[in-house]
Amino acid sequence: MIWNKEIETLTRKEMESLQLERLKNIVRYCYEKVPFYRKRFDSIGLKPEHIVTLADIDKIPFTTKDDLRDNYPFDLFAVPQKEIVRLHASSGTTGKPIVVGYTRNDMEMWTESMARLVTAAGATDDDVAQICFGYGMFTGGFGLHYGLERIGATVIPASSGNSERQLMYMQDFGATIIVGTPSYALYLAEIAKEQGVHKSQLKLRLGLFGGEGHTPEMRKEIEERWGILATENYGLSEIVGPGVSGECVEQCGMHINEDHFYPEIIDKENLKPLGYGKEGELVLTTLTKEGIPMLRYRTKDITELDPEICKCGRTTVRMKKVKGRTDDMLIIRGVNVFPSQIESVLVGMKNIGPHYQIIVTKEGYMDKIEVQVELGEDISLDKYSELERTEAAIRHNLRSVLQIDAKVKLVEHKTLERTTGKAKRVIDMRNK
Ligand code: DLL
Repeated sequence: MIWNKEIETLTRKEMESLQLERLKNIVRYCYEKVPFYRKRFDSIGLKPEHIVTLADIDKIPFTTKDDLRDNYPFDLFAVPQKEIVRLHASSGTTGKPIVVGYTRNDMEMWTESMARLVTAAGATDDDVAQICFGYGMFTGGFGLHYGLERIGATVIPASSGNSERQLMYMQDFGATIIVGTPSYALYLAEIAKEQGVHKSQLKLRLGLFGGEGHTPEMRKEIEERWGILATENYGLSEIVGPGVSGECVEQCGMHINEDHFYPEIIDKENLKPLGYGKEGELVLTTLTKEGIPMLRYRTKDITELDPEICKCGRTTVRMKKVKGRTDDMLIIRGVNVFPSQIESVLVGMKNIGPHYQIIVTKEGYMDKIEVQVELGEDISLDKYSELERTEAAIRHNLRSVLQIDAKVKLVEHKTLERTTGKAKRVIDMRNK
């Protein structure tokens, strides 16, 4: 089934003409409503009327996470707070998160976008969907929730964590769909095995996974362990949250809701637009968003676009699996972590020096993060109780900034490797 057949099967020409009309509108809207955009446009002599064709989008400067940070919390909003009905937030590059706001129309657009994607993945009103994404400032829980509810599925808003309870709901409520990060799906499979819960006792048939990538091998493992079809979806808070794109049952790339999110691929080095079939950084423009419209937002995610009509009948452009990022953002159990956030916690804390290293590993299916911090020059490891307090304070501060637990290890002064060039702060051993 196709949720919105009219839109999802438009010819390329029809889609482009809709996109152009919406692009012109949103550019004018941004120019008129957001001083940040007006200033940017004025500084290069760009006027909304200079956008005549879709290719003219190239004239518009990019927007980045730093712009959101510099305009924290609300300066990129295009409407007064009265019209905002929801806030969400995601990791910024330092201590403060980036904040996004939705109007009532934005909520409707988000819900519609998600309804299309979950339908494409095969969800129906007969399904019972257990959502194991966090409900909170993270967009994952609410995004999937509204979309699944819209199509009439029975939603179990289980939220993240408490794996034994998750298994109980799954069994007792007859969940047919599991929604969450792929790493959590595998972790939960381990717990199920430990608890003697076999897939034959469950009704699961479909998985809707996103928030982080997963390899084809991991997908196969998830499918086998749970006896489901595992589909992937993609999104980011700055654009809407989940709802940007998602796979259909053919599992051959993620259909982009291009009538709302205009995709471009740019060269990682010279930032020039690349055509279809070329790998580069995904740049997205929100064509209809009112609360916090984004013009040419650099996602830093690397992928490529495919305009071929899909076997499922949808004509929307598909994006391939995200291959990686152009910045140093780590995704730990679905949570975005920037090394600079960790640094912002360590700076100014007592007893420690400026050197630290972040080590990311996988234990079973779980990402683990350890922060090794060198002690200050005059601090010795014998001051046991004081160091314990320091370690606990770092752990506590990291938890409050990153929203996840990190292991903290204090090491003696001068034990971490020094480099003459750029410091190697992150050792990611997950795919080794
Ligand atoms: O992760 C939104 C989301 C929630 C998408 C649930 C899908 C399902 P943020 O927390 O802002 O939003 O993180 C966005 O996560 O730029 C990617 O780097 C990464 N990401 C999200 N989905 C995928 C995916 C949500 N399917 C950042 N594959 C993005 C790879 C993904 N990376």
